[in-house]
Amino acid sequence: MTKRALITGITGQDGSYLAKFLLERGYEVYGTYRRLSTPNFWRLEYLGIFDKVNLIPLELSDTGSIIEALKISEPDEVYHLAAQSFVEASFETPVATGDITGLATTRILEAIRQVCPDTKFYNAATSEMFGKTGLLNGGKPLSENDLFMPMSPYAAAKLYSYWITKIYREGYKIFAVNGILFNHESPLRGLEFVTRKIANEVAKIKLGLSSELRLGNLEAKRDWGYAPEYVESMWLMLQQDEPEDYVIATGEAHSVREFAERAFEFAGLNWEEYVKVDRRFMRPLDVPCLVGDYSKAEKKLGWRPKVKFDELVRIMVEEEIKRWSRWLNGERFPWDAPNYPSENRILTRALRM
Ligand code: GDR
Repeated sequence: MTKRALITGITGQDGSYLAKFLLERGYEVYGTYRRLSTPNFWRLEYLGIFDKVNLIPLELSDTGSIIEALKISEPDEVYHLAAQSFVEASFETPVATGDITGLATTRILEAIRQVCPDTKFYNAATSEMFGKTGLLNGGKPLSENDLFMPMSPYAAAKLYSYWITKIYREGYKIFAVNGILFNHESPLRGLEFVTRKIANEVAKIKLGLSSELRLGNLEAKRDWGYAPEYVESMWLMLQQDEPEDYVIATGEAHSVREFAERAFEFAGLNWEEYVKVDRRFMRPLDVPCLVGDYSKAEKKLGWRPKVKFDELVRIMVEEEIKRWSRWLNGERFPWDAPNYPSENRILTRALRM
């Protein structure tokens, strides 16, 4: 029998890669998206799967629309990826982030409990939940057993969603798991996240379309993996006999400074000539260092990262140079960057800090 999957947030980086992965394994894929006046399906088009997925409009604040999505899709597996996922924005909209990134997970679990309790549930938890622990333990890779000390409204909301997933697993015997994924990047990343922001700007500078790159905290260290590999771990977690939580990471930490340095290097440029530190991209609190220990995933899921830091930077910079070159040649293709407003135009509370 064909398996059916429901992905919340199918228009995002992970949602679109996961949809492709599941289609390749013969799944019937349903994906939820937010109805917007300007459609946002470029990633699905870019991966060539826009016509192969079933789309369901959904509001995470509206329990009725969640129940409807479950009834329409009758899923064997639910992958809950939709969220307000930008940490910086969670300082601007802490209440909405609590509702959408946190409470909405309860709405989905409660709907599953009532409508289809045998459905398996994947919750997108995050390394951000570790927060200060990443610093206090001296940069040692973090595992499933380490303490969570969130440092943003986003991380606090995700921690709530992590716990509610465990509570429904233990209290109602729902097959519900948390994937504690460390940062994972790709050419399909949103432009506000630092890796894609750097890769995009490096390409523009290389081609004479821009002259500087403004960044915030250059010293923050993250464990950056390659998103298409990470979505496979989500699926693996739901194929196990027992529902458990897993850390997914590369085991290596690199700073934002190193990412910028390497990205400019790939384009044959010297980063110091172009990077400016701008306070508007600093957060009220920022996790200084996060690196993950994926040994449980390796042992139980047989999962390990293949693409490491250097290759990731190269993939991202090469793709942006290719895109901007095609664009300069008059080609048009599914892509977000030309319509993205310069961050200098956006007024946020960080400007008043
Ligand atoms: P993060 O990703 O907050 O780790 O969360 P992001 O790429 O936004 O920031 C990484 C680090 O870079 C620093 N930084 C900047 N960040 C942005 N966005 N823009 C800048 O100009 C800039 N300059 C420095 C940040 O301060 C931070 O330290 C991501 C998200 O995908 C989450 O949803 C997910 O849960 C975690 O990864 C794992």
